[in-house]
Amino acid sequence: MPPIGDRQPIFLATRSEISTFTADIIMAKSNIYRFCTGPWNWSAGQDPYGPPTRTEISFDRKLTELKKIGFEAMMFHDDDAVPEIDAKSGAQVLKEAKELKKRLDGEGITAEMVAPRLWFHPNTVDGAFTSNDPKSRQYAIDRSRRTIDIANALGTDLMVLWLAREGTYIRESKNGRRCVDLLVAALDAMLAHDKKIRLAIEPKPNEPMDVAYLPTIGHALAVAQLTRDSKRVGCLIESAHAILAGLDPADEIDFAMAFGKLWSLHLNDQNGLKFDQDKPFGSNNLRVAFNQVRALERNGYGQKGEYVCFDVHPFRTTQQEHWSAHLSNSRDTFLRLLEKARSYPEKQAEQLIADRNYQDLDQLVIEHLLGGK
Ligand code: XLS
Ligand code: MG
Repeated sequence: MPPIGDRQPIFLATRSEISTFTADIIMAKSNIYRFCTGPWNWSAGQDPYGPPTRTEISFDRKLTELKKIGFEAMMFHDDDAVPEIDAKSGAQVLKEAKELKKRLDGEGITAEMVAPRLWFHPNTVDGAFTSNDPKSRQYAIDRSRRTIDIANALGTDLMVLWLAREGTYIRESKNGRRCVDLLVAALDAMLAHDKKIRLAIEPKPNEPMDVAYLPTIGHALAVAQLTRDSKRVGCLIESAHAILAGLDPADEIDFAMAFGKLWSLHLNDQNGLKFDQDKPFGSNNLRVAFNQVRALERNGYGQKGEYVCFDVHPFRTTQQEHWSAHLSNSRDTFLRLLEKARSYPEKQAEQLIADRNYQDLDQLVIEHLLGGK
């Protein structure tokens, strides 16, 4: 790891690259959205205060369900792809990942990304890449390298990093500056492991930590610039995580896409600053959801193969027979809001903006969402 002060930011996305990208967006006519979710999104109802309320669904059932509900891809934690990964040799992990790829091909399902689950193992009690224990830090890097190998076997070049335990409960227990350097060193090790892998950082401001080191997209993209190949470090926005940071997810989408760095997306919903709720998309605030869809539309999301993933969970009260409703409902809401985004009265809105009549603009949006008078 280089000493503090030794690292220079490398700005690889030049202004002309960004404006070419912007021109692409303006040219974009009609985006095609493809949908994705993860096996963990069919959770069984457990929360910190109570046990599961439904029986677990087998992986095979989840896999065959996807197409039926209009989804084309699945996202994976490393141990969703290869269970009990820590107990297996590298060769065994690869063998099982290749077997999974065959099953996915058989179902016509794409693997969207793989993410290392760096928050369960005893080695990650005090953080993963930023643990105070060097052996634990090494464990996190080694496990991430394995995750990259799994991604390759599954045919995706995208690894997602939700940095769950990279933060503090006790401010004085960690040196924040050193932790930034440790995070960059870990990202560099992953980039060096595979010349093609792209890393998408999924920021979240809190939970399980009190305060996370990379709470927002701005933090994620700033850290990307410190790495050995910033072009291969981007981000994933989760609606609920942006809301937990007190931000509007639509602004986070516009910001990330201004850099050409929004490589994946976890749409869901969240009622304010409390525990992470992972509600169905649009469940809490339709207008905030509408603005996310508008932001995706105006930026041409999906045109480079990006998927719309729903990181949503069934309510604890959901009954077994409604086991996929949170996913199909999220997709339906997205598609309904897409119609609303495409039929939004742009001309009328532009005139109201030109007249600085934001009062009527506000009502125009409300009337449009209500279906018009
Ligand atoms: C948790 C994360 C989830 C996955 C990715 O909040 O939203 O995206 O765990 O690792
Ligand atoms: Mg997520």
